[in-house]
Amino acid sequence: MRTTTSDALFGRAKTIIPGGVNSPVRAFASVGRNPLFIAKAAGSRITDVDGNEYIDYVGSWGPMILGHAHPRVIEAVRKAALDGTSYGAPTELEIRMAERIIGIVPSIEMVRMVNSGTEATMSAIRLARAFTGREKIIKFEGCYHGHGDAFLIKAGSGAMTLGVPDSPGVPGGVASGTLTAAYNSLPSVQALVDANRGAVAAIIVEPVVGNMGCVPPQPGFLEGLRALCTKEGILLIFDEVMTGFRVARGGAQELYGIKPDLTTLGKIIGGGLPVGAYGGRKDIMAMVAPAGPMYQAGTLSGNPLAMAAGFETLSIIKEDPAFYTRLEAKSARLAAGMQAIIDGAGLPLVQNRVGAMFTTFFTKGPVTDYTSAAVADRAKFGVFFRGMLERGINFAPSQFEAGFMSIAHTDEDIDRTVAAAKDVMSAI
Ligand code: KE4
Repeated sequence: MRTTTSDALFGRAKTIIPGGVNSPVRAFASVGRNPLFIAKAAGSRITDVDGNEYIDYVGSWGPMILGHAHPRVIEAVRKAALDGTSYGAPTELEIRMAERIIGIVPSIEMVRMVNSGTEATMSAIRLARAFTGREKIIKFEGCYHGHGDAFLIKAGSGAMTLGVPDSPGVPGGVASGTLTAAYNSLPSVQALVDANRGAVAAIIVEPVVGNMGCVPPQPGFLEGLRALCTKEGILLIFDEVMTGFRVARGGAQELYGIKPDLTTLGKIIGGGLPVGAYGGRKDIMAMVAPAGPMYQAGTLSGNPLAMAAGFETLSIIKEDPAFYTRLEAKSARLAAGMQAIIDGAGLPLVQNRVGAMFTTFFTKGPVTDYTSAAVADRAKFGVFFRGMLERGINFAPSQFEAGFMSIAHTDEDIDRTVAAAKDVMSAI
C-alpha cells in the first residue's frame, strides 16, 4: 500500500512534535514502520491520508465502541456546539451524565468529571490518601493508569512498549510511595501490605488488564483484593478507564461482582471527546472540593461538547438491551477464527480476551502477568502487524496493548480479518 503522504507528514511532524506524535504509542515505534496519518473514519473503518481504508480494531484505544462517527453522536456534538463550546459554569447535562453513570456503574454513588483517564486516576489516588491519611499506594507491574508520576513505576502500555516502564523525571520521593505487586498474585500483595502495615492508602488495579496486552484476572484474584482492602482499611480502586462500559454495561465490577471503593472511568464515556471521571462511595467523594478539603479542578471538566458526545454514547448503549450480547458474538467470532488458525498450524500463540477487548500474544503462554507477557516475540508481532496493515486491517500497534471490537464491525469485516490473519500467519 502507498503511504507516501503519511511518510511525508511524519517527517514534518517529527521536527516540531516530540517523536512526531502527541501520544507515544501512535508512533508505531515497536512495529517497525512509520505511523499512518488518518484523514477520516466511519463505522468500523478508518482511512489514511493516502486514501487507504482499514478495518479498525484500535477504535481510538477504546472509546469508539459504537464505531467511528456514529450519526447520533455527531449530531449531539454539532447541536451542542451551536450553543457554545465551554462556559466554565455548571450545566444540567453534567447532572444527567452523573445520573447516567451512577445508574449504570454499581459502586458509584457520586462522581466528578475530569478531562482524561490520567486526571481521573491521579485524583482518585490523591483522594484515597486524603481519606485514609496514609501515603503509599500499591499498583501492579504492567498495569498502566495514565502518565501521572505515581504510576510510571513498572508501567504498561506505551511505557512497556518503549521499554521505559520507570520513566525518568519521577522524583524519588514519589516513586518510593508506589509499591508494585505482581498481577494475579495475592501473596505478592499480602507481602507488601504486611511490610507496610497501616501505611497503604489504596490498591489501584486494572480489573481486566489492557496495558500489557489483555490479561484477565484469575478466579479469586479480585475477590482477594477486595477482602484484603476491607480487612486492612485500604481503599480498592478499580481503574475502569478501559473496561468501563467495555467488558459489560457496568464494567468489570458488574462482570465479576466486585464492589470497589473508587472507580476511574474514561474513553467510552467521552464518545471520543476528552473525558475522564472518578467516583465511588459518597463518604469518600464528600472529601472532594468544594464539598471537602481535597482539591481537584479543571477548566474544561464536564464541558458541553464532551458531555454531549458521552451522554449520547451511553444513551445508545442503554437503549439496546442486546448491545453486549451482540458485541460478544462479534468478539467471539473473531476469536474463534483466530484460534482455528493457531490450532490448525500449531502456532505458539495464545489469545486472551474478555468481552470486546483482546490480544493475541506471540508466545505459547499462558499470559497471566507482566513476566509471562514480556517474553512475547515482539519482532514476530511486528511482522504480523505489518502484514495485517498491508491487507487493510488495523490492529493495535504494540504487542502490549489490547484490541477493541465495536458494535459497527460486521461479520464480513470479521471474516475478512480472519482470512488476512490466516494469510499473514502462514508466512511467519
Ligand atoms: P488517558 O489519560 O490516556 O485518557 O487515560 C490513561 C489510562 C488510564 N487507565 C487505563 C486503564 C488506560 O488504559 C489508560 C490509557 N490507555 C492507553 C492505551 N493503552 C491510551 C493510549 C495512549 O496512551 O495513547
